[in-house]
Amino acid sequence: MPFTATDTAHMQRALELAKGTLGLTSPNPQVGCVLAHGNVIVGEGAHRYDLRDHAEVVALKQAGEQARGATAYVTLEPCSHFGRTGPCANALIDAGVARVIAATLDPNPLVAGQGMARIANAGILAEDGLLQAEARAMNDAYARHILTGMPLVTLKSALSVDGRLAPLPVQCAANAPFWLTGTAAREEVHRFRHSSDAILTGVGTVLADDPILSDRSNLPRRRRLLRVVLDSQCRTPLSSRLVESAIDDLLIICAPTAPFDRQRALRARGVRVESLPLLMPEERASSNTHAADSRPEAHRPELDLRAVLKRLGEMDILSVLLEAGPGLNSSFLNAGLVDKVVLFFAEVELGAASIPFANDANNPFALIERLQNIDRSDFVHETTGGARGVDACV
Ligand code: AOF
Ligand code: ZN
Repeated sequence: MPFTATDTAHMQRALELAKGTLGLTSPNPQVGCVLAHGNVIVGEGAHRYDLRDHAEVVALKQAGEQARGATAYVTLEPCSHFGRTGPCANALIDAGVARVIAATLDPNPLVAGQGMARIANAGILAEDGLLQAEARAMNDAYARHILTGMPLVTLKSALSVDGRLAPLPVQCAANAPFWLTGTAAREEVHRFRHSSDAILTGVGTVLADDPILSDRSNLPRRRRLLRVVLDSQCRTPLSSRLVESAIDDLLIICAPTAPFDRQRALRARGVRVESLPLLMPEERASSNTHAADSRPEAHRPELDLRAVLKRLGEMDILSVLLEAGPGLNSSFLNAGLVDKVVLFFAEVELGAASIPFANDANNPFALIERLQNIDRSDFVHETTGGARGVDACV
C-alpha cells in the first residue's frame, strides 16, 4: 500500500521525537514511535537508554487500550530479540495494532528484518522505507558500530580560507581570547561534541593548547562523553585542564613503554590510562590507503589507530570526533580511518607561515580522496559519501 500524506506526517513526528534524544541513547540507536488512528495520535515516545523502555513501549504505555487498531510509525524496525527489554514486535502484536510502518530496518544482526517478519506473520500489515534516508542518517554511527565493532570517525577542524589551522589555541580553549571562527561555528562545534560519544585528540594539541574538550552546548546533558588523548609516553601534564577536570571521563591511551610513574600519577588523579601496542612504520605503510608519507614521524613507531578505534568500540563508543592537530589528522587520514570531515572556514587568510591542516597536505580538499569508503555498510548515511565526505560549515 502506498504511504499517504498522513503516514508521512506521523513518521516525521516520530523522527522529531527520536532527534530529541541526541546524546541520550548510545550505545542504542535513537528511535521514535507514534501510534495513531488516522490523523489522531493516541500515543508517542522515544527511547532513552537510562529509562530502558524502547520507543514502541513508551508509546504503547501512553496509548493504553487505544493502541488497538492503531497504526504504529517507528523510525527503526521493532526489535525481535530479548536484550535489556523484551521484543517490541511482540509488544505491538499483543497490543493489537493494525499496521506497522518502519522507516528503516534495524542493522543489528539480532534483528535485521526479523522484527518486521514476525509482525507480518502475525497477520499485521508491515511496511518499511518511509523517510528511510533521514532515519538512517540519524543512526549512522550506531549502524557502523553494530556491524563492525568500530566507531564512526568525524574529523573536525577550524580553518582559514587558505586551508590552514590557526597559529593560536582556537576551537578548544574556553578562556582563549582568540578564536579563528565566529560564535555560530563555535556553537556548531559544541553541537558536534554533543552528538559524539568521544572526543579524541593528541598530546601535541594538549601541550600546545591545553584544551578542555567539554560539551558546552545548551542541549540536555548527554549520558556520557569520553575525552580521549593519544599520548604514547604519558606526557599529558597533571596541571592540564583535561586532567584537572577528569571525573572518570578522561582516557589516556599510551604505549606499553610509557614511564610507569607517569601512568601511576595520572591514575592517581582519576585518569583512565590504558596501553595499546605501537605499530612499526612498515606495518603502518602496508595498511595505508595513501601514498608514502614523508613526515619524519612517519618513520617512528606510533599508536596503532585501528587498535585504538577497536578498543573504543569495545567500550561501546559509537562515534568519535577527532579534534586534533596536523600530525594526528594526517595519521588518521593516511590510515583510511576518517569517515566524515567537518570543516569550519573563517574569513581570514593565515598564509604559508601558519600550520597546515594536515602535515602532508596544504589543501584540505585534496584529503577527500583519502576518506574511508563509508559505503561499506549499506546503512551508513550515503549523502556524506555522496558529497565526498565534506560538510563545510562557516
Ligand atoms: C526498538 N525500539 O526504541 C530501540 C531498539 O538492550 P536492549 O533491549 O535495549 O536492545 C538494544 C537493541 O534494540 C539495539 O541494538 C537495537 O537493535 C534495538 N533498539 N529497537 O525496537 C527502540 N532502541
Ligand atoms: Zn525494541
